[in-house]
Amino acid sequence: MIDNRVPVERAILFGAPDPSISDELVHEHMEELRRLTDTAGGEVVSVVQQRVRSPTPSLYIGKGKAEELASAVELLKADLVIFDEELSPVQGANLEKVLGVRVMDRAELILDIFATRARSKEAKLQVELAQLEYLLPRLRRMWTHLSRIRGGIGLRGPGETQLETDRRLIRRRIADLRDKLRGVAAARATQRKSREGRFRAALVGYTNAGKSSLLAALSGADLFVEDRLFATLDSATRAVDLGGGQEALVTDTVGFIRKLPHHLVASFRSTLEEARESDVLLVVMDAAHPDREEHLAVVREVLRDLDLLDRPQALVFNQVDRLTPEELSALRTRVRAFEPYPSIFVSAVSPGGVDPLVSFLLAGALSRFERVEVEVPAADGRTMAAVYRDGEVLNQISRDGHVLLEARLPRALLGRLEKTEGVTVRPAVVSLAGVADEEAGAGG
Ligand SMILES: Nc1nc2c(ncn2[C@@H]2O[C@H](COP(=O)(O)OP(=O)(O)OP(=O)(O)O)[C@@H](O)[C@H]2O)c(=O)[nH]1
Ligand SMILES: [Mg+2]
Repeated sequence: MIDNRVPVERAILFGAPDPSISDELVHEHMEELRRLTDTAGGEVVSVVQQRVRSPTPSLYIGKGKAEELASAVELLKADLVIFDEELSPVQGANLEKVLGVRVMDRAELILDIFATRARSKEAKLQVELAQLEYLLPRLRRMWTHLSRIRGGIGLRGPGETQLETDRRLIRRRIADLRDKLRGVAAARATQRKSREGRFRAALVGYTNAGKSSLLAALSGADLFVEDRLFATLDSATRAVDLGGGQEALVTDTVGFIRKLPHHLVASFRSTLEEARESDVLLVVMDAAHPDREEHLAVVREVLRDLDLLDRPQALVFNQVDRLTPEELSALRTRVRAFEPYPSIFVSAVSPGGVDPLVSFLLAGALSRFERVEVEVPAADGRTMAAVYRDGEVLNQISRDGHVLLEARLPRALLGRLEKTEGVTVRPAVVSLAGVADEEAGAGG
């Protein structure tokens, strides 16, 4: 049999952290880069590090270190060097000249993973847009790769005219993608409108924290869960039964990571609109991860980029099954002392492990309701239907061509009812229970 699998690319990982970052953190960052490389299908043949206080504009690292790295590339027959730090287009191009192999930074690696994992039409458009925006300032370098792959042309690279033509084409494609995405975003907005009036929560957080697992545990739905980075790229919304006739709509979203390319954040904006319109953001963390605190800081940074930081939040510490009772109680104490947000401790895999989250959602769903008395013209079937659909009707009586309802209604609906002609809303003071209903023929 012919083995026609693409040969695995052999990668050297290079970390050039600032001297102020602790050794443990540097170690974790490189472990994460290793996992990213693995997710992208590469094989790590070596991990090299050097503390760099001030990166040089030409190579990021010093010339001597670059030459050392070039020898390692040759010795280990590496195809690729992946930098944990962000490289400017110039640094990338110069490093490739010195090293003689392809050089990527973390951002490009993440883009690559997103590109191979995107499934839905929207995710694909978003990733392509982010990739082209990343590519544009690096076009000359990418052209050099292409010439090498094609052979023949050698390393001359394209002429200026060719580059200009390509830049124009890419810009046109970018405009086209933006247009298409606007269309998808509009469709999404319509879909969200139909969910108005229902209690909504969005799971956001670091990649691999267990967001999809939590939604699966809450809703019983079958969602893609994997012990890999970026298992989920598309938002998915599921109804969660909270008991007592209450329900929440919970949305699973794409995971975040440190140094998430900002092009990606920008193009995933509309996917994350779902989070903007939800009643609460559930910020999910892997409670057992050694880098938990940094993960939370990164998540907050991305939320700030997305203007989501001011949304109501709750901290969801997942995977507590992996903590000892002592660790868990220390964590609770710490969180209570330092975090102003409500915190919830859960496990997506233990029986009853998500009960605290269900209680939290139930309290949230109930708190949005207000007990009111609504008077609706009997002919206004539309308003009646809305009240029954979104609220909980406790009593109903009919009189003088009007229907008097005692109900618990979500505030969003109340706002709309107050603006509807012929409809009156009053706070419910006395219960209507026992009041005669003329239609039922009991009074009069
Ligand atoms: N022990 C334990 N493992 C969990 C728990 N929740 C999730 N996991 C595991 O953690 C890994 C990641 O879970 P996912 O649900 O895919 O995580 P995610 O946050 O959706 O990740 P992305 O979609 O990549 O952002 C999987 O291997 C899960 O089985 C938990 O409460 N306890
Ligand atoms: Mg997921």
